[in-house]
Amino acid sequence: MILVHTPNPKEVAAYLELFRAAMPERQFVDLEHAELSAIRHLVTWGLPDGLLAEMPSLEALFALGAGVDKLLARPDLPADLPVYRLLDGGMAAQMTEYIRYGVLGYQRNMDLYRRQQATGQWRMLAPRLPSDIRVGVLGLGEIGAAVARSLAADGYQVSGWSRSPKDIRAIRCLHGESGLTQLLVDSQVLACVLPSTPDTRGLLNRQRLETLPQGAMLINAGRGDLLDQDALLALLDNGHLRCAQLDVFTEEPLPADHPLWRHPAVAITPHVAAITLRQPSVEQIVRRLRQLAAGQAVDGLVERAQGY
Ligand code: NDP
Ligand code: OXD
Repeated sequence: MILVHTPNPKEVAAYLELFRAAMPERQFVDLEHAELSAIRHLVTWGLPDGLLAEMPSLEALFALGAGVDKLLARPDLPADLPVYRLLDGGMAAQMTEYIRYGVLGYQRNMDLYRRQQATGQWRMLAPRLPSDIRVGVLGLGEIGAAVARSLAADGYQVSGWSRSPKDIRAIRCLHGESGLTQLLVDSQVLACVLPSTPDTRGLLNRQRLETLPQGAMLINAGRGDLLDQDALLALLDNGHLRCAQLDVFTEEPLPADHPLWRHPAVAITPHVAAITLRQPSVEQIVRRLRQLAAGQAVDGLVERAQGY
């Protein structure tokens, strides 16, 4: 028996329809119809706390997302349970759009023109070409590598940072602490698509943000806890940073009275940079269920020790 659960019943119904059509030989159920002790596989995003402890037969969990930080933090997650995450699942293309939008806006000075408009100023700023703009992408995984490649194809000068060394055409690939400093010193736009792990939480602190060149832009679409939000506000206020485009926050929803909401140099989106698309996600999970049943290797296994 395979349990499919998200907090939205309509979404669960849509997922069940797709799973049942793709794999009629297996039994997919929602929480209401599940016999928890018989659940062997779980497909989920946002399962209520404590429920995992009631599934003693669980053999594998398939996350309906790319980031698994919340899932791995659950006290009821068995230490030896294999957790698989989505690889792309339709999200790389959306994230690419989200970050290209921010970078293009910065290149074309749209943030500055919006601020001029607020005070009725008609003032032309010097035009810049994509090749004038250096972009640093933090995270070169399924999503970050797609973002970096696309920005390079647009003509931007792109550097990327990852945990392990990489070799990606047209991207200056860096790793390690010294690689991070090299990337920060250089990046007029810093775009973060890192996962939240014990090693990356708090990475974008004041000292690292100050390493960015004067007038830089920050885009954070990885996770909110990677960034010190107070440090960001301070550096926007003192003019070291020019603007920010933020999709993720230390607390979500971002509290209504948070100063980020009203900061003129900040653009906010409610964790929508890249949404899980049902059809490719179902195809990916069905393929993995078949591979597991056949005793074959399965991709997307989360390295529990590394946290992603
Ligand atoms: P991947 O696991 O494929 O890629 C993660 C990348 O981060 C890898 O390049 C990895 O390096 C790098 N990395 C991890 N830890 C470190 C570290 N300590 N130092 C340097 N680099 C590190 O993940 P995805 O690309 O699929 O997704 C990335 C994240 O994007 C998700 O975890 C999630 O938080 C976020 N996300 C946000 C969405 C949104 O709507 N805002 C939507 C989807 C995802 P290496 O390659 O060496 O392993
Ligand atoms: C994800 C997300 O990690 O939507 O999939 O943030």
